[in-house]
Amino acid sequence: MTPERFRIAIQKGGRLFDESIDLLKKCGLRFDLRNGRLLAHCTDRPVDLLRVRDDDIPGLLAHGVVDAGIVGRNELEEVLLGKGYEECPQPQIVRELSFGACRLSIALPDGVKYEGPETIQGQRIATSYPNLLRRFLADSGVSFKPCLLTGSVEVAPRAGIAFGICDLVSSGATLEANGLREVEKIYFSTAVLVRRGEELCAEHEALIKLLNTRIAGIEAAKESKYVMFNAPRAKLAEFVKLLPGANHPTVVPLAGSDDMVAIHTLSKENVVWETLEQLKALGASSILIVPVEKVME
Ligand code: PRT
Ligand code: ZN
Repeated sequence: MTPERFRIAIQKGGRLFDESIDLLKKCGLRFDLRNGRLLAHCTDRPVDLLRVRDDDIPGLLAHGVVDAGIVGRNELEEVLLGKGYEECPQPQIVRELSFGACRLSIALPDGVKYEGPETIQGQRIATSYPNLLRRFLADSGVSFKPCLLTGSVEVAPRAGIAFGICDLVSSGATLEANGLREVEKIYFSTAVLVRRGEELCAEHEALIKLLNTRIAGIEAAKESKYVMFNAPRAKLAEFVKLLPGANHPTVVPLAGSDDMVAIHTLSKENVVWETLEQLKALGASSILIVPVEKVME
């Protein structure tokens, strides 16, 4: 029997769309996204892409409508902590991704003194994340009155409808612009690759594994650089010490020179200008730092 098509849910717009698509493309999946429809078929595999609001992704996973998804960990946990999901097979995080980083924080108007969670005891807090906030406050026995907003949360205190807010923060500029001060960071999040809780058929399990391995290769490549330069053979050991993760470089003789060699190596970390300057000071020349697209070890 041929397995059903594998369905992956991603955010249809918003902050995670571009990087989710980019990641899946780098994993080798080809989609025709031109028509903007809810469902996009993969052109070379039995895989479909479902483009939805991020709020819907956890539920689609919990109810087994999709097999995998890319969503903020904050959204995943918030929805699954809500009523009605206790009985569902819990979706599992397969891998944290290197985009969508943010934190969920409590923020109060400038000038309001914060003396720990008890400061918001019984107060009205504007948030889209009441469950994560409730869980955070449970330890200190503090309760709050939720003012549920799905947008413009940061204007609620100034509008006089909430004492403070609990919202996502990345640079902090939105808080600052609205006269708010971050007083407690309660949750750190990135985008995550998630699979549904139930066991999948062998083909779909294999696909999750394949995506996970390929993403690992893509993420490793982001940090890696291929480094090439010419250098005096006698100082090989000193050069290796300067390059992170370059234990076994390729050393190639240079035509017409007995003491100079070409050194090629994969550096597992980004190579900063200071390292280049140190290589140069040690006698290296023609130094090239080349980005790496994929890594498989
Ligand atoms: O339409 P849909 O429901 O799909 O999208 P959405 O509007 O609910 O979500 P979206 O696209 O804004 O965010 C999707 C996910 O991106 C979030 O669930 C987080 O996992 C992640 N993310 C990362 C962020 C931010 N950074 C972020 N800064 N989501 C929202 N923000 C907002 C925040 O709410 C606040 O309004 O940006 C503002 C703060 O940013 P700074 O830089 O000023 O601090
Ligand atoms: Zn949303």
